Amino acid sequence: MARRTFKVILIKPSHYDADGYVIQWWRSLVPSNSLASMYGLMAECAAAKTLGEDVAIDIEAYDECNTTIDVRSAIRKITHAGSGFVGLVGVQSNQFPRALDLARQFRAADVQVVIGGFHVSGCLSMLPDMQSDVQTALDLGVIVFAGEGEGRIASLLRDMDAKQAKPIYNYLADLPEMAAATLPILPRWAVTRIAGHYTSFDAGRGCPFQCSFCTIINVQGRKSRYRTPDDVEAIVRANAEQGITRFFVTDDNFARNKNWEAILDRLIELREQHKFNIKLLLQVDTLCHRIPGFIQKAARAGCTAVFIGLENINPESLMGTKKRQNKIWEYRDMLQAWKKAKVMTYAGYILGFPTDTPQSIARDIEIIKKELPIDILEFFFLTPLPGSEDHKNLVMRGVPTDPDMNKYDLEHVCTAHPLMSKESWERVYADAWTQYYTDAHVEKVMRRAVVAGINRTKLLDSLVAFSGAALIEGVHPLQFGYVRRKVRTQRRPGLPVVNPILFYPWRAYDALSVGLKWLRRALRYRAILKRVEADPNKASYVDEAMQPASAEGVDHFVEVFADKIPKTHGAPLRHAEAAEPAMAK
Ligand code: B12
Ligand code: SF4
Repeated sequence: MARRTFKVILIKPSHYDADGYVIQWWRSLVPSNSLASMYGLMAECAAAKTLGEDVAIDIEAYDECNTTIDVRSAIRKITHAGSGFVGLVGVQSNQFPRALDLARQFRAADVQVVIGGFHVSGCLSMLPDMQSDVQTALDLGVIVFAGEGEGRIASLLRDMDAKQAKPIYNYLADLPEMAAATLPILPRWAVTRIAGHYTSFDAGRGCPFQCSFCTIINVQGRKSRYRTPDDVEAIVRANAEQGITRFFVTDDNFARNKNWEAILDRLIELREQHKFNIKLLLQVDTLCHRIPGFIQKAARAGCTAVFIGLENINPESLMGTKKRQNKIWEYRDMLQAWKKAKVMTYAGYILGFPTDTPQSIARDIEIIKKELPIDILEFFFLTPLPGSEDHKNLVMRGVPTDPDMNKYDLEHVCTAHPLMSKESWERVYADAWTQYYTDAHVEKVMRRAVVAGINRTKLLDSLVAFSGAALIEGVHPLQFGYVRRKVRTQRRPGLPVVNPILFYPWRAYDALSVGLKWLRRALRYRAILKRVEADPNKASYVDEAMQPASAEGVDHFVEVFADKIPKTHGAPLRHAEAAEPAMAK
């Protein structure tokens, strides 16, 4: 029988919108894997009675994207227990200001706080000096945790319980093995706050590539580490016991996970022989179709959608950021291969590479619409994220970057562009969403999907959600959810808390006008789908993106960029080159 309780409250902070309200929803769209990882680690310590037989470790976990954090109640619970702490989990750079605002309130009540995640890990890994906001956290008495938690939480808990925690725990130089590492898990009540009851796990960490805008390689390393098929099966079974079988596999690039085949085989076995209704969302690279059997096995294992880091179609931009592995002449084959397997594709596209101009971006988006069979396209600003080589270079050269970390969400301009003013870069971002999600193009995407046999309801929902998130709610789809909440009292410090008499009528009007816009968009897209479905010739629809890429040697759009492709890079020969005599080269 436990004689005392050590209370752990894990919070995954959100961040502020342009009006200073915390971005949160009734249901969020994507689960937080960082929260699942930390919950799993804490639960393991609770089961092992890390703090002694007579101490119960009691854990609560909240994602602020779908839950309003009751700071006073959390303080009461920890104070009442007599010991414990608040863990600010998986804090990215854009969430760091919000995390600090939460931490200030807990520290004012003398509650211990630990902060971990990519911002502190990225800053400590790349910058020679302590970044000022991390120093602010330390000055508040917040404990900073850099590196990964696996294998380190028991000793942290003992230090916290003894109130003898160090200011900084830095495990960046000692990355834990993933084989047999603690499994990420969240209790069912936390997962039901995610639309579609998706949960997550990472089947591996680290990436062998070296894109200069990426933080992952500098935090999780360039050597890939993997979970075993047994561990993945254990994650699936533990979740299935609570009725959850949909997973977002958060590996940045599951196709480079050396255990991909063994893991997919195990998932196929669980689906086909043991009747687990597994659904998977995977992140993959643009060369995955070259791996024999990868796409087919992913589809059999329950993969219904993939996120692909397309990033750009201009080879010059890709070379400039060392994304050499993206070969544009492979894009169409790759996208068609996923279509053939009835898997929806979400592609990320970065705006603001050094040679980009408003005209070149507008041209490239038209090329994509015409020539690449992508379902959902999402746009990002090229952003110098703390932890990336790009950020380090700017800091070391003393180039000004926006000091407000809240803006490092890939939806804001954070540094100067060589060819575009801040305003024109911002306009380019806003226009990109409008340019891609025209009704005519939405119809084209639906027509291609009907021919491919892709789930139409899922496609319709995604088209509405991804276009509406940016164009109606003004937030990126990756931080979107259903039914926006704005809590009057949780406004960014420095901005006034609006009087209730003014706030609630404004909020009612705001919610109603946004709701109507959603309704109009949903009805419009539904009408388009109905029209497509009613077309007697729908099965014979064909356009350029659906034609074989290699029919005439190279895609039409590859010709546009042919001069930019390095000769050493394995691109197919162009007609003109092929005709040249060998001596002339
Ligand atoms: C899945 C994912 C998402 C998911 C879920 C978020 C999540 N955190 O789970 C979604 C789609 C929502 C998402 C969104 C965004 N993401 Co994201 N995402 C990822 C991804 C691919 C995996 C995250 C993950 O699960 N990692 C594994 C976990 C276990 O690692 P971890 O968070 O670092 O946690 C470990 C340690 O840090 C430590 N730790 C963490 N917290 C704590 C707390 C305590 C108390 C302790 C002791 C230890 C500790 O222990 C943990 C276990 O080892 C990462 C890249 C990556 N490889 O990590 C990018 C990444 C985190 N995302 C990033 C970005 C920029 C975003 C977005 C802003 C942009 C965007 N539009 O994509 C949005 C933000 C919106 C939002 N509200 O979150 C950047 C962050 C970089 C930075 N410096 O901030 C990353 C690193 C990718 C990149 N481009 O470089 N993302
Ligand atoms: S952006 Fe993706 S492919 Fe490039 S280094 Fe990062 S994780 Fe790897």
